[in-house]
Amino acid sequence: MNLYLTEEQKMLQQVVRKFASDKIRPLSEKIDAAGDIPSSLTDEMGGLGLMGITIPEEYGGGGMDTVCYVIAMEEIASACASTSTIVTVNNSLICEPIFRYGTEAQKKKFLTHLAKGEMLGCFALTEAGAGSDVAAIKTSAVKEGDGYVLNGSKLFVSNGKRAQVVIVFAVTDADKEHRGISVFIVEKKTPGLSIGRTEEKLGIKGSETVELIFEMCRIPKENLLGQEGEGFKIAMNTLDMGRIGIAAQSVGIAQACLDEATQYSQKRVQFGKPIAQLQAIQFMIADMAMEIEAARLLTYRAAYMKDRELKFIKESSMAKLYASETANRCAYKALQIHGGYGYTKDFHLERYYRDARVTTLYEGTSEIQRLTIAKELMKDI
Ligand code: COS
Repeated sequence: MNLYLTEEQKMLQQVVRKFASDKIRPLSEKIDAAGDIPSSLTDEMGGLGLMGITIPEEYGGGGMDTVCYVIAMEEIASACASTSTIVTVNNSLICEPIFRYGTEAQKKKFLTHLAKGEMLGCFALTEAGAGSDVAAIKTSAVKEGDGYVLNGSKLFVSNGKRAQVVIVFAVTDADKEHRGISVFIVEKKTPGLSIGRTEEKLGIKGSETVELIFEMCRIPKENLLGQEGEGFKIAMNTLDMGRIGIAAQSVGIAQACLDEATQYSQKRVQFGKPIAQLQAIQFMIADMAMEIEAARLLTYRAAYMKDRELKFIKESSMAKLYASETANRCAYKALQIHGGYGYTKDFHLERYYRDARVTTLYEGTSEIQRLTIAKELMKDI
């Protein structure tokens, strides 16, 4: 794949690969077991420009392109999927919409700190009754005096505990259905905003997933992001970029599975020879490698198109769908190659297997990606 990268992209890949190998991978099992990522790690990633990779330097970001973002995500995810979740949420779901839709004052106040990793953000869209069906959200934002009053609760908010800034979607005009949704930047310390239950999850345990509750939470009108009624559009455009991040995360997890399986199969001796010499194992490894390359190419293509300001809705959904399902297939095969050992905590495989699972769910299930691809294809015809 290096063939297609610019010098800047290759350099970034080397830097992040080394950082991931020296600083993240050694902590990965501890992060999973403790359910927490040390803030020193996010501080260091901020210092490397990894918390706002595509954000211009004048706003505290890395000033790089989306392909660089994908490269960095893949390297971080192959070391620790939980850590890559914090990175993708902060980059795609927080910095990107503030950069794209924010006022200069909002960029100065929030983006300059978020892009450096001095502040972390979380994205509060999903509700108990509104997962895939975004237009069904019930959280309300009512105009009052010089601002809005928010009421409602949000579920499955990644990084919701540690974040200082929340991007929250709420209904400002119920009659207008999806065109009556708006989005707000809310500081976590705002009275009326509290953290509810923390989910007990199968994987990505280092990135906490919480409920956020808004009860008469008053925010100034300056915290409206974009225009009133633009929330659904902002959510969709933000998720288009987010899906490229999840695709890259999936490629990273899949690559880690392949690397572990390849190494293990060369060491593990059965029937008098390393199992790598058995065709049954070779076929699994060959399929994994081929699918990872295909997933990576789809992911790079979506990033490349975004960088050229081409329409990339279908391409980001294709990348996310194929890469996330590849990560799950690779985790399955790599664990199979490890046999019973793969099912124990003596190897990283069981963590990869658990971490891979969420990639076909969050930022749009595989079914939503298929729906989006089909809808876009119909438009093209
Ligand atoms: N990118 C940009 N625009 C999009 C879009 C996308 N991926 N998907 C839909 N839109 C636009 C449509 O073009 C349409 O625009 P107009 O209002 O100008 O006509 C508008 O959004 C409404 O689209 P649609 O009628 O298809 O809306 P639906 O409510 O039927 O459903 C889906 C849209 C299901 C695709 C959307 O709700 C979705 O992506 N759901 C998954 C949400 C998700 O990823 N949740 C995870 C949360 S973060 S962990």
